[in-house]
Amino acid sequence: MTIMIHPSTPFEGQKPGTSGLRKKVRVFQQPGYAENFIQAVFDVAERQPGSTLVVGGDGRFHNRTVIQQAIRLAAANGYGRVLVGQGGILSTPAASHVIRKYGASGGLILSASHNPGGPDEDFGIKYNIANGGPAPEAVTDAIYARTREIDRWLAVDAADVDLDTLGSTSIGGMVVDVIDPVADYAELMESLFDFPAIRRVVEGGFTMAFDAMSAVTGPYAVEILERRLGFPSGTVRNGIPLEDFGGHHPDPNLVHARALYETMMAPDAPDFGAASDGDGDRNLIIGRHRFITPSDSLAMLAANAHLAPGYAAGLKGIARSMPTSAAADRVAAALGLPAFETPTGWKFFGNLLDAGMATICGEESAGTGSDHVREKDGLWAVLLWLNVLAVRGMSVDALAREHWARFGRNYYARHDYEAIESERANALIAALTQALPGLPGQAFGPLTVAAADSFCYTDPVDGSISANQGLRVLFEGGSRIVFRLSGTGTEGATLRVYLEAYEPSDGDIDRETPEMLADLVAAADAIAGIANHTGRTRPDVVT
Ligand code: VG1
Ligand code: CO
Repeated sequence: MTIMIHPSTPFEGQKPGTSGLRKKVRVFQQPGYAENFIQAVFDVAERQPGSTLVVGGDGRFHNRTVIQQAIRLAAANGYGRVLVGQGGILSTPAASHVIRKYGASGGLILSASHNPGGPDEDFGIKYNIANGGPAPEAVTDAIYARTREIDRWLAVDAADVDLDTLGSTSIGGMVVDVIDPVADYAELMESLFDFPAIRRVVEGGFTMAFDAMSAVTGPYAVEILERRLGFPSGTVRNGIPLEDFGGHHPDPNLVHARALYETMMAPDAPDFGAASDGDGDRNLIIGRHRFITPSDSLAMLAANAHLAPGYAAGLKGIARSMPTSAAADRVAAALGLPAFETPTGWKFFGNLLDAGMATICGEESAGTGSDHVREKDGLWAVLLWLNVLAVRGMSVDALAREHWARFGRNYYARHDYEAIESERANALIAALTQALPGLPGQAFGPLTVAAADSFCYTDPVDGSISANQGLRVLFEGGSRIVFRLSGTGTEGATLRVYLEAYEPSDGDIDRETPEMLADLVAAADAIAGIANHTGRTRPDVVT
C-alpha cells in the first residue's frame, strides 16, 4: 500500500498539559489537527521499526474518528502492529497494562478524562511510553517542539478498520488486532486481590453501589464486580459508556457524583459506594454515611495494603503529589517507609515505580494506584478497599475512625475557581509568587505562616528538575494552603486552592471539614486576593 505524504503546517498550542493534549472537539475536528499531533508523537517516540502501538479511549464523542486516523498514520510510520480495544474502548489503566503485557513501544489514549464529552465538549490525546506510563516531561516537551515545526504527516490510504469485531486485520502491511478491552485487566485484578474473600462477604450480604458515570469503567465493573465477585446485577449504575456521558461531567466527586452520595447517605445505604471517571483512572470512595477524601483513601490503603495478596510482602515506599494531604506521610513514617512528594500529574510517579522506590501512589484529585501498572487506577482502588474491608470485617466508617485515632486527621478540601480569564489567573499567581518571601511570620487570623515557596521538584531517579509546580504556604502546626493553575482545562484558567488542617490523634478528629477549614479559607483570600483578582467570591466546585 502506498504511503501518502500530506503537507501540513503547525497549529498553535499543541502543548500537552498535566495529562496529554486537551482541547474542544471542534478544535480536534480541524483537518490535520489530530494528524499533526499524532505525527509529532511518532516522530519523537522511542521505538524500533515494526514495534507495537496500543490505541484506545474512553468511548467519548470523536474517539472512533481519531482511532481510524491513528491507525492509518501508524501503518505509514513503520509500526508492525496496533492493538485496539473493541469498540475503541480501553480504560487508561487497562491501556497501561496492555502496553506492558504485550511489550508495546507505547500507546495513544484518547480521552479528556473527567472533562465532559460531546460535539461541543472536550477531547484529548495522551501518549504513554513503553513502561505503560504517561510520557515524562522530556518526551512531551519534544512532542510539543515537533508540533511547532511539523510540515507533513504520513498515512496509508485505507478504509476504516472494523473496531467492533474481535480479531486481526491487516492494513498497509501492519496488523491491527481488535482485542477484548476487559479480559487482560480483569485477570490482573484477580491476581492482586483475594477474590474468594470478597465473594464470601458478598454472599454474606455485603452490598455496594458503583457509579460508572456512563463512562469507560462500566464494562470493567460489570465483569469484575457483578460477574466475578457476585454482586447482584444493578450494583453497577450508569454502566454503559456513552459518547456524551449522558450530558454529565464524568468526574467522581461529591458534586458530579451527587446521586451516589445521596444513596450512600440515605438510611438504607449500601455498605460501600464508589465511582470512577471518564477514562477509569480516578476513584471516589464513600462508605455508608462516610465520605473518604482521596488523600485519606491513599493513607488508609497504604496502611492496610499488606492484607491483599498482591501487596502481602509490604510496600517499598509511598508517593503522593504535592497538593495531596500529608496523611500518607504519617503512614509512611509509622511503617518506616520512604515517602515522596511529586508535582501534580501521574507522569511524575513513573520513575519511582520503575526504580522500585515506591509501591503505592496517590493524588488528591481521586487518583490512586500502584506498581501493577503505570497509571492511576480507579477500579484497582475500589478492589483494594473491598479486599481490606473483607479481611478486616469492618465498615468504612469504623476503619476511618480507627485510622484517625492512630495517625491523626488531615482535614482537607480543594476549592476550584473555573473558567477565569487567563490574564487574571496569571496575575494572581504572579503577585502571590512575588509576595511569598515576605509571608513567613505574618499572621492571618489564628494562623501564622511558617514557610512559603514555589514547589520545585528534582526527580530522585534521573535528576530532572520541574520548577513552578504550585505555590505553598505552610503554617505553624502543620496546616497548609497550596495554590496552582490547572493543566487540564480547555477554557480560560482554573485556579485550584488546596486547604489542609492537621489535627493530631488526641485532637479534634471527629468534626466537620468546613468548620475545620474556615480559618484557612479566610487566609487563602487574604493571602492571594482571590476575590480581587478573579471577581469571584466563592469557588465553583468544592471537593
Ligand atoms: C488534574 C488533577 C491531577 C490529575 C490530572 C489528570 O490536573 O489535579 O491530579 O493528575 O487532572 O487526571 P490539573 O492540572 O487540572 O490540576 V485525569 O483523571 O483528568 O487524566
Ligand atoms: Co481520568
